[in-house]
Amino acid sequence: MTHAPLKQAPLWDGLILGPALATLAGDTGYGAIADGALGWRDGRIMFAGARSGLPDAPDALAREVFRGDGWITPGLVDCHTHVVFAGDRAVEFEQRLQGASYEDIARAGGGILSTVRAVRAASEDALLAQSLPRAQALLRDGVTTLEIKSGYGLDEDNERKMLRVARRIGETLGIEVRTTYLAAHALPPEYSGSEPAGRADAYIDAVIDWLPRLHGEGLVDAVDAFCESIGFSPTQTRRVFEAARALGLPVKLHADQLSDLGGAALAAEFGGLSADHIEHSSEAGVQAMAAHGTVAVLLPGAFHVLRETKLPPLDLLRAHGVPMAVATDCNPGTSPLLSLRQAMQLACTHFKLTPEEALRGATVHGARALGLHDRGRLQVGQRADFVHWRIGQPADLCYWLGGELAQAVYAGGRQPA
Ligand code: DI6
Ligand code: FE
Repeated sequence: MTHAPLKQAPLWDGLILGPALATLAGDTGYGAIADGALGWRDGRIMFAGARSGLPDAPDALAREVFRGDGWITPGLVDCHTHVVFAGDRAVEFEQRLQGASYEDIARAGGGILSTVRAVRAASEDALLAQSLPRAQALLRDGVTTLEIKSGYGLDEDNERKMLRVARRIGETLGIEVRTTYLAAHALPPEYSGSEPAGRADAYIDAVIDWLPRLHGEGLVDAVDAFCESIGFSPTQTRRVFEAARALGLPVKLHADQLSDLGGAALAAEFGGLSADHIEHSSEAGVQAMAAHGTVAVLLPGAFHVLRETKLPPLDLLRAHGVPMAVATDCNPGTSPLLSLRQAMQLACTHFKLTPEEALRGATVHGARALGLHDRGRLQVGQRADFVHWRIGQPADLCYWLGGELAQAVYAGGRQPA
């Protein structure tokens, strides 16, 4: 009697042997595994553990087997960026060094509006050409999921152009881009006049009008607003959030960066994915975030560049168990920062995060701030997004300023462009 051949499980696409793993599997600690093995197939992790625990000989498990040392971490998630923009604002950097404040420059028609002029003047292809190298720089330092906001178009066609460029960055580089609609970022020149407050309400009407069309074109994954004295009021922000909710879109918020307008609590009230910046948030805001599962996104790049001194309420966030993400806020005005690892470094030096908190903030908590639960840890079934680093210990990621520490970056099991 003949036996049917045993059905072979398909081989894994790849297997790396030897590096230590920082799996971040539990709620605390690195989830470190010495002499590790990481295998993946079809974009998913098939094995993440000690090499000695592999179920078979490596060559029987995977088509390609690599050997190395160093460490592997989950791919980094940059959950708050404005990398799509044209031009730069180096002149404002010099003006601030001469004593002008960020708000002074904004009120004089510079700031966000100067980038709006540059974005409107650029074709879609030109905007892509200028923005792509920034996303590539983030990727080279370990970013495999990237959030990108609109907010420098401030009319329907230019917001669409920005969101399309954001999608094209993801397609071109082979990493996942999540888009956020931030038309409520600043009042465009068409709406600024003698009655600024009334005109701002009319602009919010337009922002709400454009959203369903852009969402219908598949361009919007979440909705954000700049709730600030130089941005939009809590009442105006609430209207934008109600429009998002009507479409089933999640919200996040630039909240309490320069003053406490109750933005953190407002984001939480809408079940927001995140409240970002939050330097000036009160304990009530933090409690609301804890109650609604809203992630705190810390943006130490903007804090550093603006030479801020008011720290986010870190002890309250820890005491109430609010997860803290870390992101670059890469933007031409307040945070021209092209490395999430550098943002982790700044989070440690300015905010006294531990290197472990910073790594969680740039992986599992960053993913959560985007509503993503399929990445951010090295675990079977998670997306095969990971970085193989030339480091001796995880704290090295926050210890070095600059340098090229990533020896290989994988997004969905592939090395991106
Ligand atoms: N994120 C923002 O959107 C604003 N500040 C911040 O941290 C302004 C960005 C800009 O000045 O272009
Ligand atoms: Fe921002």
